[in-house]
Amino acid sequence: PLTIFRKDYIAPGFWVDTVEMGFDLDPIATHVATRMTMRRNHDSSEKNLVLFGETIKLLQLRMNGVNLKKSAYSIADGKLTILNAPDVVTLEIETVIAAGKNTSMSGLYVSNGNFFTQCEAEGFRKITYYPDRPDVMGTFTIMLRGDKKKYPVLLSNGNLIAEGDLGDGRHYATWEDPFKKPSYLFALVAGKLVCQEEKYKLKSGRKVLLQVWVEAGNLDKTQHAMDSLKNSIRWDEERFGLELDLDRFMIVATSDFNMGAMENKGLNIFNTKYVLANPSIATDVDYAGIESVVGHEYFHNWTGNRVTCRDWFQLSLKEGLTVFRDQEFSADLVGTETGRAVKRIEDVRVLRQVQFSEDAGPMAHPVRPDSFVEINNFYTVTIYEKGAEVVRMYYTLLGHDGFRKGMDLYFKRHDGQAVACDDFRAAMADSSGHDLAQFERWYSQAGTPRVKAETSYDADAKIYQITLSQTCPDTPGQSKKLPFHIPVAIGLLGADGKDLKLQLEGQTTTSNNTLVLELTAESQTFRFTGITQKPTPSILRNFSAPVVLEYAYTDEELGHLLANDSDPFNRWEAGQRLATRRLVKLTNAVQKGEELELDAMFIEALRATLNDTTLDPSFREVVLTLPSEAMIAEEFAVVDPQSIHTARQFVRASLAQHLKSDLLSAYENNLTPGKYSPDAVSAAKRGLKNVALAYLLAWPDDATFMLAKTQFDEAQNMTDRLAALSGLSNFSGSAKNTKAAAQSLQKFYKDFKNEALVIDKWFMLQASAYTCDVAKVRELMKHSAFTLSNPNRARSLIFNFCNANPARFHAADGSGYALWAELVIALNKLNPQVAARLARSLDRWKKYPQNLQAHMKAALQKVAETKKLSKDVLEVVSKALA
Ligand code: BAL
Ligand code: ZN
Repeated sequence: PLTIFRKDYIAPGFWVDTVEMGFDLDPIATHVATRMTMRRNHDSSEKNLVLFGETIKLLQLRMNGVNLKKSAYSIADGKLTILNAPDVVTLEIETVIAAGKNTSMSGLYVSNGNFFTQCEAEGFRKITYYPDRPDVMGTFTIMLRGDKKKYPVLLSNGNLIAEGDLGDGRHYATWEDPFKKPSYLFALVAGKLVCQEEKYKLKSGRKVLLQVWVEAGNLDKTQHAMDSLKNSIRWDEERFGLELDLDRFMIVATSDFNMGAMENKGLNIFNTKYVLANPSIATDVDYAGIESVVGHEYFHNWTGNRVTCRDWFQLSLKEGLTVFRDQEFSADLVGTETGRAVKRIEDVRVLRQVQFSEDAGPMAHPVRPDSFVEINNFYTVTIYEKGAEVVRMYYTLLGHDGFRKGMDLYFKRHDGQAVACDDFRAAMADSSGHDLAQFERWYSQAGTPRVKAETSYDADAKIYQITLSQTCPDTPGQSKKLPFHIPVAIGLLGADGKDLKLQLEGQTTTSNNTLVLELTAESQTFRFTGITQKPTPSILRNFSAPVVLEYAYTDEELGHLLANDSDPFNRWEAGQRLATRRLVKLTNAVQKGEELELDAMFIEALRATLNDTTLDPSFREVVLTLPSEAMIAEEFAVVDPQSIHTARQFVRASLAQHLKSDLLSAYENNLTPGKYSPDAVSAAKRGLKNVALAYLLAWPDDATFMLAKTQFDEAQNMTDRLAALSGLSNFSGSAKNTKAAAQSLQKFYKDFKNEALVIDKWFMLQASAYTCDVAKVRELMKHSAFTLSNPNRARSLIFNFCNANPARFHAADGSGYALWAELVIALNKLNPQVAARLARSLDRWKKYPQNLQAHMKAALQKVAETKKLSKDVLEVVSKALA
């Protein structure tokens, strides 16, 4: 398939000014009539008028009032090219779409009888022929026509300017979006929906209409999304001075959606997973997820919609920035310093586990990629999460006010434009005077940099010296990386655990706690003066850069940091380092058949944290949570999933055994009786209580079993119910208890069989349990509630098994990979985007032992050789096999 390169960018040959579209909605054949005014871009080297179109039938094409003969244009490879077009053009196009047969969920499609669209990145070309690229922006007026009974609600972007009856059982609605936009932000929704609505007063006093649209029966689950939307609007006004620019803002939920949600102008379309919540169906994690995704999509209105991307290589311009904004939004809403830190820890966990892995595999790409085959494959953790880290580094380098100044300048310069990552960097540099030329390498070089720290202390001279050296591994198509501009936030702890005053030799800036060092060379030495005792360094505070830090800490130093560091992130990090060290050693011991033992130092360090009631429960929870099996795998050149699992289970059981009474106290002391509230304080208590329960079940007896069983039976909310069920379904106790656990699983299904999002949890929980092997997955696939054609359902069972159950997925006989191949091939026919995501599960196949590698390679080859493979899947498997 064709590779598209960033260097080949050419400005569009024609601009679009206005777009008027009429839709006659029908699942079998939706007729679309489009009229657009266009004018030549004299600055472009593209002389032809080029439109994109896929999977649609062209009925008519008129230019400036004249039907175009077939000889006047050509259609090939998804492009319609009109030669010799005049400088000013009105095009009229009629197309037909078989939306009811569109299982790809890109373009116009039908879900549960209702129409939805998904146009990012290139779905609009499945609706009409159009210059479907983000740098072409037009003003859209949309008329929707459809059967009144089947489609009582007709929505599109912007403001409703007319609606009425068509007399034949049909009606219409006309929507006008006052802002020019690229086609990827177009949306329409039509069908049987109901809404919760509210008038909301902006800071300026202007009133806007907010609506959350759902299917009938779900109105009891919209309040949290509405609250999250109001919080988002207020936060963007306060933190960035950005106001909602429309009179109406709509969120619509659908259960058939490829992504989490989509920021279409004024008409955000969401996966139900990120809208619907009430205490009986949603967990604390779901509530937090809804808040952050509602925020994310809302914040795109400025970072993405008002200022958009010049081309898809710049995707991180809007995504990295908007993820940074949603992370800050969630952190600000929690409000406390520890709450902020815990949010940071959670975000860094995802980055390390998923993005570092991506950056070390065959799909590694820079934050601003140089090429792609299928853009949908580049909605990645690198673009999103590493992109957000890159934005966070500006924030760290420039400070709170400096960053805000940069944002202000960015909007002042580029409002209404389609721009590039370099424009954002220029706004940050020009507003602050900070030299950010070298910072560009964060956009152009892939791979996770490694920063090695070496220290020495000269007691006589009272100088503490730290040498930082950086390297970055080769990635596909890139070797010999140049040094990055890395902010390294550092503090030095004295023997009493307090921060020492920091003064860098030859510099005037001092700090009572943290200084940000700027590492720009391959190796640099920093000298702190006036240091009267040998300190313990706390390096890379708050994870100030997306790098791997190597420093030869002793266990004693890590214990000191875990107990005292004023930076909660590094306090947690110290605990994770202690744990990782042990998990790696124990994995090696498992492989050698040696006896396993967990040392007292580690157990006591965790006991102290668990029992320290001055610490927020959410912080104690994250300290107590061991690195995942996937994280531990990253420590090995050759991964042995079974041994990692055994070692981790051993540590969990040992901790449970030694900390039993402490865990029971933590359980008892963090109950949240009374009415459920998802607020941060209550959620933190539930989090700690449930992590204690999970540990107790790792060293089980009848009493702990009963504790879980009672929690399950009496739970007043989904957080507690699901936590108990998860413990029970991972339970390895007596046959009687195991049977009772299976019955709980059945009861859960029966009680919630009409709540699709809960049934997703039911599949997810089973798929990720160690008790679930390939045969069990096959059995679950036969369950009447399972279907591959719903992305949420497919993810709940299949993706969770392949990605979150490594010890079972990597079965020695290769049966997990055979299942994977079968399902990638099946999904490829239905939904290439979802198939390509699943295809990524074998990215790291070269990290496994030879016997597993052989099975994985065979599975990859089987997929690669499949006929009619989408370019989405083909790109992923070809890169894996390359
Ligand atoms: N733009 C695609 C969905 C999102 O990132 O919000
Ligand atoms: Zn986004």
